[in-house]
Amino acid sequence: MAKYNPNVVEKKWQEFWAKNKTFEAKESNKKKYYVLEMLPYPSGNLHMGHIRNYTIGDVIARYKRMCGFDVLHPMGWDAFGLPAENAAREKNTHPAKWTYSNIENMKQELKQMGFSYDWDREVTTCKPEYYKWEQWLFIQMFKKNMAYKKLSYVNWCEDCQTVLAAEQVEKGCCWRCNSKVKQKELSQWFFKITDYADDLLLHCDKLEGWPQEVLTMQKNWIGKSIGASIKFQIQDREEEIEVFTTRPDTIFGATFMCIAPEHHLTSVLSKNNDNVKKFVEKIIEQSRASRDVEQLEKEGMFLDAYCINPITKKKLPIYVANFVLMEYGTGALMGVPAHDQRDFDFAQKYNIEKIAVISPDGKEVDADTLEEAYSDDGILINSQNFNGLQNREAIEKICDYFEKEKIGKKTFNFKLKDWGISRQRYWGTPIPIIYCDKCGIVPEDEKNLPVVLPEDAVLSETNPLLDIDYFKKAKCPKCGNENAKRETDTMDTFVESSWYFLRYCSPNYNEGMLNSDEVNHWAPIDQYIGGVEHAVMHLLYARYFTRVLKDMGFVNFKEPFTNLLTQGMITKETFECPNCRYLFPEEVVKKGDKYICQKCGIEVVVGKKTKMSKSKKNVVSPKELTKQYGADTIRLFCLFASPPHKTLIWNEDGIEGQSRFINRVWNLIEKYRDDIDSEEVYKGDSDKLNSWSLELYQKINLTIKKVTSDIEKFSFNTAISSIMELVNFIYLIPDGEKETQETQVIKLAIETIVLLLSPIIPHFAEESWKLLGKESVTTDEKWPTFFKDAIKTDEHTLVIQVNGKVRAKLTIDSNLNEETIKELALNNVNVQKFIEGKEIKKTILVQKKLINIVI
Ligand code: ANZ
Ligand code: ZN
Repeated sequence: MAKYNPNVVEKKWQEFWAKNKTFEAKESNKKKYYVLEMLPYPSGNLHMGHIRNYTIGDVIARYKRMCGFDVLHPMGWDAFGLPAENAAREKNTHPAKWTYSNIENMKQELKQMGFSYDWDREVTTCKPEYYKWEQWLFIQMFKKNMAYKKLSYVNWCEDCQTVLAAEQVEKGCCWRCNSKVKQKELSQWFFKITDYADDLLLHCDKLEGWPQEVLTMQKNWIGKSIGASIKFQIQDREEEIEVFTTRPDTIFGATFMCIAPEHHLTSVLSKNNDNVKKFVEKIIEQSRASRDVEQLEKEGMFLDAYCINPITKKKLPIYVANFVLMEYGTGALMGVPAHDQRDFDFAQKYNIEKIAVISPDGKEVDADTLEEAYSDDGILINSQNFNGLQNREAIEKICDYFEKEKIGKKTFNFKLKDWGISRQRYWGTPIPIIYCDKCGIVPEDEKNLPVVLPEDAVLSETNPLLDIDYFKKAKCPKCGNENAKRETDTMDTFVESSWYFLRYCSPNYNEGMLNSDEVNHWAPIDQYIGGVEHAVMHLLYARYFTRVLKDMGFVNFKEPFTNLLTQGMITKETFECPNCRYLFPEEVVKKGDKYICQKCGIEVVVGKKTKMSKSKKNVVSPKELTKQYGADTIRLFCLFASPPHKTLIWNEDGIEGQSRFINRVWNLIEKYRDDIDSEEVYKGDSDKLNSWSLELYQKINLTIKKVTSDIEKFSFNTAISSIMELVNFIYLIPDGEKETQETQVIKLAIETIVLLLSPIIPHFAEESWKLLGKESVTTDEKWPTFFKDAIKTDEHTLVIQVNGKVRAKLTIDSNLNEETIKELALNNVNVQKFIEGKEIKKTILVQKKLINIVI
């Protein structure tokens, strides 16, 4: 019997599929299905996270094709970004060279996994033919004031010499190099995403195909607060301070005013007092993120000035304080220490008066006895005319009063800020802007696009574009001035990934950014799959860009991703040698139940299972595994080990098991191949089947039903289990002469197994199908359907009682006879505890409900 050789078989079909362009997406009158996985950053090699993500997508793509859809399943490269620059400097090469060679390598690895991509649609974001359209869109956005430049404080990483988005600052440090992030004032380009804040928020509730946790993260990120803005007159001065508050009901409890260090009134009021200046400078250096945490030690300085509470006319001292953020609201707040914890901490520290204005029951409260702020709802006290009101009601009434007296108004505020896209880096899309002494900021002439990134830059710590004269020098498109200067900032790489999924629909279109007909045919994406780490940035920016493009008339939808699946991470134990630190799995050998360091021979410490990461070396190489077991086994393992959204715990034994299963199916086919070859496949037209073939026929239909509904739910592990059960069942069939119909049922069983496995282990299925004397399971076959009539074995829950008390519940086949049910009940472990050693007087069976054992 021929042994199954995955490497030979897989190579053969991969070449065949490539040659025949088997997975080309074509438009026809069939229904379309667009399945997409997040595109990788070409860092060098695929890691297991990629493999898991892309296997899930591939099963869906292949399954949908078999279900009769026109499937679009593309792949591309998120190819701009800082790591290329760093790697290039380290390895003394060029980012382009490094990137393109990584792409070549990773593309090869993807092909070896048998993923059914339409490679003719490959998109590489660092290629001028791609970013040309990004520049073009930038210009359209600039003309519509959706892209603008402003001076602002930015998160600055000194080590990377670049601006970081708020999301790229983690605990006050750079997400890439982990060094401390500082604030720096720079003139930056922004996209006006805030114009769409309300719409992006509103539609979160309409994305029914998205995981709730992602929607919650998006909502929190957009962070809409409803409240009021109120003006406080500064004593003996012209100016007013405007604050934003979500709690206008607490205005009678305001005892101080706080403004941000960056607030223009800070220097005005302090009259350039040196101490204040020093304080402000110190705070401004700190990153915004580090100032926006609850645990922040509150610090401030009295500015020797007062303002007037517009409703109580009380004199409030004005402070500058570190916890007030310039970018939020108006950059100023009214301090209500009795009801806001931050204000409470601040007031404690600087000895500021507290006034309680809300209490749980409307009774008087001595604010000096409070141990923390009271931030719950309650009844207003110490609030003149508003006393006795429930505080939520009071918000309305107080706002009405403000509006009448013209001291404030109802308003709202978003946490979401405009998207700063300027990066002082080389390896990115050049911003197509020219600065002219006469005309100011002028967009590049569209016919000069793309503004090509010079490929001969000499890399340095800072942006090398600053040193390339022919790039920097530009002609003003408006007045022809030859001495204009080109923008040297490049765009955040999240800009590229905000629209690549639309470009796949018309990847080679030259007349414009998108061919609307094709985009509107294929998109929105029916199923998007990727890591949950992209829950806010990428997914929010993509939703934003789609809205911009809709408003420009390019697409007829505003939500790009109808269904979203976020996959769980992959974890593995770490190996740490006391001498050599972390070790790769291939650097240790197993001896008994111990692991030994191959370098120095001593026992290594086996650490907790944590997310696979290069830094802890708890990674496995997909390339090696593929070589050893074949792609199908790896695919099967990734799907079988756990449901897609859950953590996958890496386990080498699991791979062995999957490899054995594939061989088991192969051997089964070999065993029955000749017998079934000359027979028809069973059509379900006879009721003369004997007991095992009848049971097998039912099982086939049940399996089809289960696998289909499991795949629709992405429950691949349970789908695979049911196929395994069917395989096991066939192994139990007694050897020897068989009747024609029995052989026909076996034939049906074997063909069904191959069909059901084909999206999961496509190479194996294709080879098996040939072996069964057929053409192509990938291109010719439909997904199997089941016959309802064949599934007579419905199930129900059986309650087992002992002397009338419920002792167990069992799901059983409704067609079992009384004897069998009795036997099942008596043998149940839990029931046994109660009947052991007792005499059984009788059993009473209430059909389809319960059985009572009387002892
Ligand atoms: C008075 C007050 C009383 C407040 C009270 C809260 C509770 P969210 O809900 O996150 O939108 N605030 C306003 N501007 C600020 C700024 N630039 N930096 C830091 N904090 C600022 O937060 C709104 C609340 O945060 C506002 O409501 C204000 O404090 C503070 F019992 O005003 B509140
Ligand atoms: Zn000009």
